[in-house]
Amino acid sequence: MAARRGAARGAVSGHGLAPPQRPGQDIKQVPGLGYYKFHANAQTWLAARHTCTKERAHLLIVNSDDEFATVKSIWDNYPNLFQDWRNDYVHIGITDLAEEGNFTTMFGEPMNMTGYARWGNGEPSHGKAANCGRLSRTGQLFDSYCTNVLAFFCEQ
Ligand SMILES: [Ca+2]
Ligand SMILES: [Ca+2]
Repeated sequence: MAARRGAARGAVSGHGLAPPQRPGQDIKQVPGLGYYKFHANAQTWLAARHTCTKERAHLLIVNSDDEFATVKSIWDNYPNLFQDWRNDYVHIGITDLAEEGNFTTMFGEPMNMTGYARWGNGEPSHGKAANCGRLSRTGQLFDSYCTNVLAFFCEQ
């Protein structure tokens, strides 16, 4: 009973994690790694970030090969989301909005501290026009227009 009341209060006050949803083709929970939920309902980077915050989660930040393999295993359940280039990318929680050219996680952590600074060839390459990050199905990072409407993962 106490836990249930606490959860209800948490939902109002914004504290604590949302109750995990049941694992399925869009959700995976890996002990010691994290909880990942795929959103096939594509949004802009900022909207996606907000959606994750509402779930008491954050936009995916890849920290290891294991983590990429985990989200890829979910992503593989959705091979045909779009008929164009967007099919191959998801938003990721990195940005250079604070300082052009200096990508960090959205929490300000330098890329070389993430454990996964695997940029695509020549990336980031789009300068002031592209200040958000996207991840390819092949596991590479790209700078990206924040207004791109892409699928995304939330991570807890
Ligand atoms: Ca992570
Ligand atoms: Ca930029």
